[in-house]
Amino acid sequence: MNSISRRKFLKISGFTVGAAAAVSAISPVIKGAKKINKEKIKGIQKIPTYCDICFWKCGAIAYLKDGKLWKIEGHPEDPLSKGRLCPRGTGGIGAYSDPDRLRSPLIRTRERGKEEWKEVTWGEAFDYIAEKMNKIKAQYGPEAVAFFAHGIGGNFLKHTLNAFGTQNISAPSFAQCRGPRDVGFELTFGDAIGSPERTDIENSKCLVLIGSHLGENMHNSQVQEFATAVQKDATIIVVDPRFSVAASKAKYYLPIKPGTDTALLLAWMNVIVSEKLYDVDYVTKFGFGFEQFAAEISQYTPEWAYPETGIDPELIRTTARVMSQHKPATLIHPGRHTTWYGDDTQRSRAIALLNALMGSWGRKGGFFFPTKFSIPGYPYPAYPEPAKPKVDNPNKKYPFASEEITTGVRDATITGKPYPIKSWFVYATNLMNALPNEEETIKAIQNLDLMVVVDVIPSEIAGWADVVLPESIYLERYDDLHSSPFKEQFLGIRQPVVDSPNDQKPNWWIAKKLAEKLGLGNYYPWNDIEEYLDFRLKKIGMSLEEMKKKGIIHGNKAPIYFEEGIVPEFATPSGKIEFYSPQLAEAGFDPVPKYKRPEQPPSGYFRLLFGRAPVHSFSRTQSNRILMDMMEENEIWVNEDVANRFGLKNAQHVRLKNQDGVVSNKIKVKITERIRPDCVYMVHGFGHNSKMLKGAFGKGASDAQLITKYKTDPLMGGTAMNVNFVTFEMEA
Ligand SMILES: Nc1nc2c(c(=O)[nH]1)N[C@H]1C(S)=C(S)[C@@H](COP(=O)(O)OP(=O)(O)OC[C@H]3O[C@@H](n4cnc5c(=O)[nH]c(N)nc54)[C@H](O)[C@@H]3O)O[C@H]1N2
Ligand SMILES: Nc1nc2c(c(=O)[nH]1)N[C@H]1C(S)=C(S)[C@@H](COP(=O)(O)OP(=O)(O)OC[C@H]3O[C@@H](n4cnc5c(=O)[nH]c(N)nc54)[C@H](O)[C@@H]3O)O[C@H]1N2
Ligand code: SF4
Ligand SMILES: [Mo]
Repeated sequence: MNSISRRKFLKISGFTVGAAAAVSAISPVIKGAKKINKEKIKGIQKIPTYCDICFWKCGAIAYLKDGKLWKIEGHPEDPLSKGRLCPRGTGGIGAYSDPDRLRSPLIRTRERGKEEWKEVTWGEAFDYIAEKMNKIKAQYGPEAVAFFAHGIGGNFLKHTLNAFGTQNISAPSFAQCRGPRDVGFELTFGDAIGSPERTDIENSKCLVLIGSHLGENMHNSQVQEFATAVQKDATIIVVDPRFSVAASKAKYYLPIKPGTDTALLLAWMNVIVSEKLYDVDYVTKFGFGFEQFAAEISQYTPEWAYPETGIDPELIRTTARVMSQHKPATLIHPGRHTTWYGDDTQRSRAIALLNALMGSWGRKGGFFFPTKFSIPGYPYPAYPEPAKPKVDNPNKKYPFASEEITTGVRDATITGKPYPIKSWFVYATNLMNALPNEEETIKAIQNLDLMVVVDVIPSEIAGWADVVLPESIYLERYDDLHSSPFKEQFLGIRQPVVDSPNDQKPNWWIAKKLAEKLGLGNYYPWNDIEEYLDFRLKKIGMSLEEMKKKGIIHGNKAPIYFEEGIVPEFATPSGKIEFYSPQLAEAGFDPVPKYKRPEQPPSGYFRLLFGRAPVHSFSRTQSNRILMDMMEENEIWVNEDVANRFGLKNAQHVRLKNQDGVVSNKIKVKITERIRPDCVYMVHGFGHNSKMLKGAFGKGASDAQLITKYKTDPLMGGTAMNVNFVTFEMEA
């Protein structure tokens, strides 16, 4: 199994290169290249930029051959990519030639959701939007306009909407993704994990992956560091109900019963504490409430955990001891997509505490202290004082939420409470696929007076908009400067490589023009983004001209571990690592994590799990023809015994029906031993039902449509989605 998976993994990377090369030969002539005028330039041109096929923002170099887009590679000076893009980034040029792209602004001509439009000019679109926004502002106040945005491209629109007077700005990266993890770590260490993760995977000697399917989850630096750790013979422990690509590299694979990870974590800690295998010095110096914690977990023996998790008590003991042998370079990966079962902040806290026992926070091979290139912002006028608090978390219903909750904004839009939301502005987030329970999203949209979607393709959420604004793709535009908190300080620039083929415009232009139309032109004292970028770069002794050539510059060297001089400080109320959390106790939550048994599937049903494929990003790349060539549809992974019981054949198409009677598109069956019999698995992002998305329409099934049920994390409002059950519908 090991070698098969490894070969498959290699095949994927090999494939990418071939496919990208093949496409370069047929890449279309760049129309409207007036502005950049690269067509005239013969030979090869290299233009540095950064990738946007996902939010990792890898530094890249785009190549033009005789003025035509040829290929894109990693920028060797970039610490995130180290000169190598992931398969999605390599296939990113397919976003340019995607025949399904939006071409001009659209205004809806029939009722919402009917996907019937007329093409309009940008001027007409802005007139329409500004008139409605001003009307909403007069009647309900500016905060009745909510902004949803994912990624750096949203920065300028955020500025316009802040200037307009709303603070109701949210992204699915919190309540649908990493929120519980970040809150769990903040409660424990006083600091979040953040993005890119502060995990020192390459130096870890023992790496524990709970879910976290690195290798399928392709966040570039993480995957490269994982490969380095494997090469350096780090001990890999993988906990997953599915034998993932990462599991194929593991010394210990624990096929856990879904939803029971907290039981395993408690049992691991029980062994480590009772056998005194933890970093005693570290815990004594930096720990708070260790005695109470130790007393609490003394009940959770491996024998107690066995019937819950299905993991042999001896295997629990062995793996706990192995972890301890490598401490402090033992990294229990905190995960990223952690909105699983509803008690996710507490599970993340258990992961944080296990790391605390290993002494890995602040240590080499554990969690580093990120450093960030610092560059002054642009001196804009102050935003108007908000008249009302944010809408998403009234009365701190979710007391530990540290960012805005998308689904809280959705709730307010449905109920009109604490106050009405009358407009959604949506930038680069396909809310129909990102938020659980499509019906609630539609219900909210039906209450709006204005919905604007800025996208590059006719996504499902664009299908519900009143106005659709077509954006230039990342290879056609400037964006804001980018500096991520990471192991070293760096600053990157995105710049246009080619012109947009039709009437698409970059986000900065859209944001500025809209502001001007709204009478907020004073918030844009610069004429165009080149002036803005040059102004900021001059503040650090650089210029736009120079930056465009380099693409990436580096900052000062800074310490990132306690060993290198970082002072161990913890921004918790006690100033220490909180093994016992008084603030949780005060708020009525468990001060030490407890295990809650998840609801089980009814007989004949299976828990629906989902994840990533190496060649696609969420629901945004399925119409990219290069990536589509590598994976055109998703499959449903079904355990062999289950398949036999249901008489399923490999590669046959079935439909899935969930506990609420929702039936999916047809999906291909993949019969495998690599998954437990109590769950099934599919890759997220397929099963598109937007008619204008011709290339991807109807291919594979959508997990999002089957996720009608979700459980909300009471600590921070995250929406857990691994709580849906499906069965098979045969007559496909
Ligand atoms: N190629 C690609 N890479 C991506 C992305 C992408 O779209 N495409 N998206 C990026 C983003 S934003 C994120 S958040 C990450 C998401 O990637 P991860 O953070 O790795 O997401 P997970 O939900 O942990 O991964 C799903 C895995 O968890 C397992 N799993 C499901 N339920 C359980 C359970 O109860 N217990 C345990 N132990 N395991 C379980 C599944 O079998 C599957 O292998 O990926 C990032 N990387
Ligand atoms: N069912 C289900 N729901 C999930 C997840 C899951 O696995 N399953 N994963 C969760 C996670 S971890 C996350 S982080 C979120 C991700 O949620 P989203 O960020 O909403 O991810 P996408 O569905 O890819 O939507 C991105 C949208 O941006 C558009 N887009 C792409 N490039 C550009 C651009 O340059 N400009 C503009 N204006 N638009 C662009 C795409 O066409 C697409 O419509 O979803 C969460 N929700
Ligand atoms: S991880 Fe891949 S898709 Fe994401 S920015 Fe990097 S190269 Fe692009
Ligand atoms: Mo995510």
